[in-house]
Amino acid sequence: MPDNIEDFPDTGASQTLSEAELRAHWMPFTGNRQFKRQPRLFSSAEGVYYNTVDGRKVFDGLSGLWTCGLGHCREEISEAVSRQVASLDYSPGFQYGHPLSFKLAHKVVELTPDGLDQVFFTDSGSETIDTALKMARGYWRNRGLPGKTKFIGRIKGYHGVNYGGIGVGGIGFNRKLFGQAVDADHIPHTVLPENTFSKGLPDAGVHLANELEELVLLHDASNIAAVVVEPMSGTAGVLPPPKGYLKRLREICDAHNLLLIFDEVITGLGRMGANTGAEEFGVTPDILTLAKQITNGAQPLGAVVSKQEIYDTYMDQGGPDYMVEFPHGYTYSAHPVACAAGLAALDVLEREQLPQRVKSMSGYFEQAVHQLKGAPYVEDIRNYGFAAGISLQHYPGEPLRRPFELGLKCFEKGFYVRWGGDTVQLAPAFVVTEKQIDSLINAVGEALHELP
Ligand code: PXG
Repeated sequence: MPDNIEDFPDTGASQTLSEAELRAHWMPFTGNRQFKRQPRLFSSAEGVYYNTVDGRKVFDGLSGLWTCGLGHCREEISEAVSRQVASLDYSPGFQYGHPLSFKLAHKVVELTPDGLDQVFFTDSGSETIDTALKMARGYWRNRGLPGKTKFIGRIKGYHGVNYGGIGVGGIGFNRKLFGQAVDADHIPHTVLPENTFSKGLPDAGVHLANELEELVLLHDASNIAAVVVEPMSGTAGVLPPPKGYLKRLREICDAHNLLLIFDEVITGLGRMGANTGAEEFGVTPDILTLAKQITNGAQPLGAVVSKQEIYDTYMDQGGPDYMVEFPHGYTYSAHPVACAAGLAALDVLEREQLPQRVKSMSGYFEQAVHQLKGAPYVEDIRNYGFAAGISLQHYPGEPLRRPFELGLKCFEKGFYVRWGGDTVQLAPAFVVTEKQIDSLINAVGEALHELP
């Protein structure tokens, strides 16, 4: 990689931003030093494409950040947002309300499995998972079991970046700088050598769920609040659950009186070819989290969906009318503009039957992405629904480098793909065509051949 700004291709950023402006923004999960030498700036988007400030069209291979499955700049959503911001721009969420959040909550209940009947709104995935953790601990305290505070997450799990999320999360890189997070232990990840190049759910690995029994023996169920997993790990590189694995986790949670939380920030609302991963994999958690796709990325919004019994336990504490049952919430919880975007987005998702479309095209996507088996450096490919992870051979001591190089190479060719860890992720929009899938896979294949 070149080190001087002059050695990078001109991306047009210099005409758009001054150096002082570029310097002022400390960007999230970004190599800031590299970015500021070689900015990659989008100016607009439509359908499955972004446009860059230097006038290039770039295929969106990750639906934004797993957010924009309906395609970009859907008129239904932008109109709903403009109408809402012009009529009720903000409404206090504490002690007052507005009708849209109740309508959206009802829609979310319809789209999630039976028994998940209460929706608490947040503004992001990270807030959603931290809300779920507090909800779980408070639930046990209200039930007279205040010792149940520990969480069990999973190695390689990603649950956002707040202190709850990094505590239950299992990605060391995201934790090591930040000190003590919530009290959590972790079951093993589900990556097994015998499962490489599995299509869909891997055959081996149900036994790994039994490791939860070991942790229950170690910590005792009387100290454990909840088990938190993504039904399919997304960020760690698309790790679909081994066959039978989630069902086994559910059985162990039931046997030991532990809540099961599914973090469906990525798997929720279409990506798996169903409304939720819970529905697709046939296992219902006690709490399920959503974000990203709920507004198609057009507004920040997250949702914690809980069992009725959890809500009832809070309400059944009784107390005077001025008593707040769950001392938790954000200034922007159930923001009216975000709710308007959510209602419009879920309407499109349902009307165009996009989860069904993902399901019917997922076989095509699967065969296309597995054509990359045998390309240079490709060590494993995993997929489910419209999600795929391609793990690349490490440079000695530098597992992160090759996916970064591949991502930049793809971008040069007009394709945005996501790199993270030793993996490149693909997650096209639900509205993508077969031809567009082919061009994405061809571009990744070509880029792999051109890597040093
Ligand atoms: N839980 C899960 C399962 C996620 O995937 C979060 C929580 C946190 O959401 P917020 O909205 O706070 O970012 C996420 C977010 C990637 C990638 O490259 C994944 C996420 C975010 C950005 C990039 O896979 N997941």
